[in-house]
Order: sequence, then C-alpha cells, then structure tokens
Amino acid sequence: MNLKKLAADEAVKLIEDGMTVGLGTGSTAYWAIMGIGERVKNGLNIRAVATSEASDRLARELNIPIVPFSEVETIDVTIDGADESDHSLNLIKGGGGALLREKIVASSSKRLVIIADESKVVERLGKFPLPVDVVPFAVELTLRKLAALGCEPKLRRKEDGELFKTDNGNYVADCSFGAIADPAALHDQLNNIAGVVDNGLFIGMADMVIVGHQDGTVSVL
Ligand code: ABF
Repeated sequence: MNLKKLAADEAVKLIEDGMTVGLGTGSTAYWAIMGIGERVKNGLNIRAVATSEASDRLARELNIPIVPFSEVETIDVTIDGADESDHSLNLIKGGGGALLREKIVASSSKRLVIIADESKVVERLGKFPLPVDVVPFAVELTLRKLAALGCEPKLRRKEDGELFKTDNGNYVADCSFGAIADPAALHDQLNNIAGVVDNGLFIGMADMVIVGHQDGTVSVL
C-alpha cells in the first residue's frame, strides 16, 4: 500500500476552483502534485507556485498553471511533506533540501496541509537530523556555532561526494540533536547564528497533518 499517496489524495480533495496552491517537495508531495495534475486535466481551475525546481518542472509537465511569485499575494493552501511531525503539529522539514523555499511558501499560505505516512509521526522531534540551511561563506565557523548548541553538524553531500547545494546556492548542515526538548527555543537559537539562513523546524505553521496508515486508513492530526 502506498501510504504517501493515500495521504496525498486526501489533501488534494481540499483544493477548490480559483485557489492559488503551493506545491511542496519530496516523494510524498510528488503524489499530491500528481493528484492535482489529474484534477487539472479534469477541469479544475487553479494557479500554483512551487517550492523547488523539481516540483516546478513536474507541475509544468502536468500542465498545472505555474505563476511567478510576483503575481501572488497569498496562497490559499500549500500541500507539502515533512520528515517528522509531533502531535502539536511542530515539524522537521528539509530532508529534501528545500526548507527555505518551503518555509517562505508556508509562511505566505492561509493553510499549510502536511501529508505523511505514519512513520513520520513522533512523540518528540529530533530522531531525524535537523536540516539547517547555511551560507557557504566561512561555513566552518557556522558549523562550530551549531555544534556549540549541542549537535553534531554534518554538511550534506551528494552521492558523488560533492557538497549538496540548495536551489538558492546554500549548503545544508544536518544536525543530530537527539530528542528536542523545546523546538521553539531551538528554532530561535539556530536562526540567531549569523551564517544560518533558516532551519527545518516549522513551529506552529501547519494547520493539519494528514497521515496515511498501513491498514489503509487516513487520520488527521
Ligand atoms: C519535503 O520533502 C521536506 O520538507 C521533507 O524534508 C521531505 C519529505 O520527503 P519525503 O516526502 O520524500 O519523505 O516535504
């Protein structure tokens, strides 16, 4: 059973004619974009913005009308994936490398709908290493400051060993903190470091998390 598609299909039902829709990134958001493409083919009239080059490309292939951000004031609903969600709807995102664009789009959205398979729901955030978007300049200094907050930062690399670069030309430091006791406080501490652009903690941003379960059911946090 495809739990990601199960959650995605449920989320796609929330989209209505005339909406501006934010398209997420990753293998779960992929299914939402596919579902939106299907609805557009059947006459749904929307416009969309994408959180990554990859999602932008996929949407265009499916004839989903993509508009430039300059034409958009607010986004009615954004459907995106996550790496972890706790029961208070605080999230870790950024495993796919698009956290900055995802946060910009999420913060301009009236509703942020997260879709996930049941493995992503946790009691406490932090098992998944927290992605932190950092500028390349003097990155070693930034990594030391991240480590001083109690984690082991590792610069993300591609399979060929080259440093991974985001769509904005930044690096991603994956920071293993272990269980995060106070996600909101950590969010602010991280973003106070010069050299950090943003981090993958999405605090109080999600309006709902739609979860696909092994038994074929869907639940909503
Ligand atoms: C995006 O894709 C991210 O914020 C998150 O890191 C990732 C989840 O990927 P997947 O759906 O492939 O597990 O939504």
